[in-house]
Amino acid sequence: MARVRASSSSSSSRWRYLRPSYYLKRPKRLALVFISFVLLSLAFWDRVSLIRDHEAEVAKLSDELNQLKDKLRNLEQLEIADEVRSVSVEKSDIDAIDPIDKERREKVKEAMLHAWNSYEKYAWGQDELQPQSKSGINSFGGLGATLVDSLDTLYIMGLHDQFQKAKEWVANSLDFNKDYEASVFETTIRVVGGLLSAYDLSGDRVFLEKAKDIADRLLPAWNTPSGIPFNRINLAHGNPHNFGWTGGSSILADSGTEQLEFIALSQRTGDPKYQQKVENVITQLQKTYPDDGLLPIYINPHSGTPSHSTITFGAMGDSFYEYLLKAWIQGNKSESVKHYREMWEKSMEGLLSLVRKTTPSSFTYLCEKNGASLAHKMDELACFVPGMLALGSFGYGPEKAEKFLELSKELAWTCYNFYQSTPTKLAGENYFFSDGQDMNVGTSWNILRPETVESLMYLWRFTGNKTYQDWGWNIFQAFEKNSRIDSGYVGLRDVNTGVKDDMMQSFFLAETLKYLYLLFSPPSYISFDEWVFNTEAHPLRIVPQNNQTDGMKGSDGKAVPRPPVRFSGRKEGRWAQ
Ligand code: DMJ
Repeated sequence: MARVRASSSSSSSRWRYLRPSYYLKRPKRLALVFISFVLLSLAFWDRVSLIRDHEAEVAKLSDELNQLKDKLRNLEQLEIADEVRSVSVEKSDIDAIDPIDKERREKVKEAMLHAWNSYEKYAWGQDELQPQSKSGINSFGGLGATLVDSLDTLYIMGLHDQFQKAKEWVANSLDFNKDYEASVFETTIRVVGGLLSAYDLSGDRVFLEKAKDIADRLLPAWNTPSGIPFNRINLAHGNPHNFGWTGGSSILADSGTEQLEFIALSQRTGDPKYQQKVENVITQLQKTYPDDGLLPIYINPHSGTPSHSTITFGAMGDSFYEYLLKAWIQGNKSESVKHYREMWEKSMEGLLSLVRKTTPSSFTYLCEKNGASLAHKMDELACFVPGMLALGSFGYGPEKAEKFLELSKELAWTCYNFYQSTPTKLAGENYFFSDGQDMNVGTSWNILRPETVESLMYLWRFTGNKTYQDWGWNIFQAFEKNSRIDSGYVGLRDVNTGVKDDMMQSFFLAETLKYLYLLFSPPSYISFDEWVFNTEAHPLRIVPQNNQTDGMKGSDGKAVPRPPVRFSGRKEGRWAQ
């Protein structure tokens, strides 16, 4: 009993420190406890605020790091722009050597200014100018298509005030939130391509932000069972689908001409999602790629398989083949992009099977094909092929390179004659070939298309033969004579009569005038070693990769000779006129 009491009294003495009465009787201890409490609290709060300060400091540092990264990226881009500017200084030296080139280039620049000023005056911020009506029209949903398509042309031609004003518009007024069923293809090649090119040239991040905004709106178009995209999408609400007139099919060119822009966007934003979508398209097509590499123009977006339809290097097929080659070039011709080159080479074997010659003048042309039957018809649109062949020929060994370069020259001659054979010296939209008659215009309009001058620019650069410059100059003069009016440039309803239409297509400023300007510039200006042109003539900087191959390499990985750029006399060459 005594033990129980003793233990209970010892435990109650242990708890006495918790009773306030204990301290009230002992003021010194109370003071001691109070001081200890204050000191401990201070130490605790000090630690907490230290951690808070530390976290704030870390956040600040990481902000600064991000800003520095941005600046570094901008600096790299500015270096790019500086390089471009320094090329233009070198260029002026070369101008001094060839006054004809200089004079021609100035004339083309003046034409660009005329087109641009007319657009600025009558259609500013709208998609395209109708020069006869002196009004704008929103043919692409109101995305400022002509303005965006022209940015890099203005920059390349050194029209910096105009470029600055256009940039302000992009920064302050370009709005993609439009309830509009946009073509994924047209929006990509003109708007995404135009913005990315302006970014690569100027280093201004506003262009990259805008490119990302519009690409994000297009991206759901690739959410199909096969990954082959739908070709239309509402920019504000999504809801991708195909054009009604294709019977639900996706179009080959519309579905396979986004690789350059979306890969470039992933490279520049560090976000792989754009690249993944467009690369998957090629992976899908590769699974059933035919031996001759020729795909019909309609593909089922659900199964990913081609439907029975026309095979062509003209409308609806064209730029699919162009991008196989250019994606390989954009990827530094490295192992990871080898399949693009392999597919392209297959397609070029197929292309050879479509080559025929006219009688009596032996013009080389490309047929179209439907099942087993050939149509002896060629679109002016297919006149990008000579340029593509010249560009791609140097990935082959010497024999094949020679063969394809020769074919490129022959086709360019035919395309030039599409122009020369009409009373206005401007080409019709397509041509038919029949025995004994060489070529006849089919659809006879001309809408200021660029493909032939594009190819002439490539051939001038790869052969150094000034004859191609002369051909381009003749075409330019025909545009000046027939298409120029006080309020811009118009197409022709009929190249035989010269009757004018009322539309200045945005690609006239993006492509036709740019390629003409480069045709009279040295090949080092926006050189093929550093830039790859999208199908709307927007140059995209080739980003070097770690696994980059050094110099030109063939699909077999072996080094191939660099393009032999030879500068020859003005009238030299097989086709000197
Ligand atoms: C341009 O929009 C592009 O070059 C496209 O690939 C084909 N058609 C026009 C110009 O003719």
